Amino acid sequence: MPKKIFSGVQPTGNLHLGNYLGAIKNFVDLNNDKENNCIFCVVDLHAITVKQDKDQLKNNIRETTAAFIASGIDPSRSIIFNQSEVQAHAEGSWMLSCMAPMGWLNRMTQFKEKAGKDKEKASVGLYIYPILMASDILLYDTSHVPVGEDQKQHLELTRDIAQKFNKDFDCRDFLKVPEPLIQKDFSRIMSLKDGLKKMSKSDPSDLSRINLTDSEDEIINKIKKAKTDSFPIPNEDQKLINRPEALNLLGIYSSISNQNLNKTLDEFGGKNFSDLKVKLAEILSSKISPISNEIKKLISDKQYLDKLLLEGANKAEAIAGKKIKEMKKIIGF
Ligand code: AQP
Repeated sequence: MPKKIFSGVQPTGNLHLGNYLGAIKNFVDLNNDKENNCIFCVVDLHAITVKQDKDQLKNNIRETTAAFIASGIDPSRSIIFNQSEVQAHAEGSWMLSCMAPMGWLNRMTQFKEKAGKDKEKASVGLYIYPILMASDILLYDTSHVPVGEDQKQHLELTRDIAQKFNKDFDCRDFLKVPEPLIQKDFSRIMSLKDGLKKMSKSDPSDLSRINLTDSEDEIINKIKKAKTDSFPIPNEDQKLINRPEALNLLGIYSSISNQNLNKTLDEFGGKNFSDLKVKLAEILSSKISPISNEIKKLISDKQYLDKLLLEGANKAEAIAGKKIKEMKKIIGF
């Protein structure tokens, strides 16, 4: 069955290996299947749930677009656009927020993590972020949503919201209930400095992540400095329990080499981390450097990127605008 794919990435700078292995690599595979209809969105309305620099935001929108293309998404086969250009996203978000119970949102762990101790000062936007995400997905009758494991809870909420809307307004199947597409293994890439923390754009330490714009030298240096432990690499995965940094580096190697963990353990079991690090830096450089070079080339052509986003927004508007009209009618406007 052809799939209707929708997913998004926030233009918050520092796109990293976690975004690539957890989401964008999957986007490319789905885009390569000619049967699928893919929509990839630069979710700039989501980005402003935390403070953004005005000029930097514009550059980040272009850089995220460039990263999609540089990673292998073919813009002639997918719709690529930025969210703030299609009004239906914000409009749908409001309507859905009027029927989603607070109790559901109170359970969202990402808000708790991002708001931290100072919850009172976090924006209302950050709190209702998952409803905007539901609106993004549901406006396109999406069948599948490729995301990293950290977004699983938000996707479950999207499914609940769709079902509640259909029930409340007695409009069976009007909002399609989407399926998550989450990698089976290593769907959460961890920080290079702390194997218990997600690799993240907002980590103040640049050494915690491999950015998609890093040079070969930067990649080698970051992998060299990545945290490990003082034991050798084991032969069995059972022996990786309570060794989060070891598991993370072996997982990154497996994921980027498209092989399972056991095969990686066959290759490195009994060896030192220095051996793994040399090979890991090599393979990461060979995969990330071409993307990095292409991003740099693409962002120098602002006109091309802006035109592509505008064309994408027009196509997205045609789909989402129609859905929002139907949604309004169902509600009684
Ligand atoms: N560490 C990760 N491992 C696997 N997948 C990840 N994703 C993010 N981090 C990891 C996936 O990347 C896609 C785009 O994410 P996003 O930019 O929209 O938002 P995010 O999850 O908030 O990303 P960050 O890097 O963690 O940003 P900050 O630091 O701003 O919070 C999503 O599919 C996500 O699952």
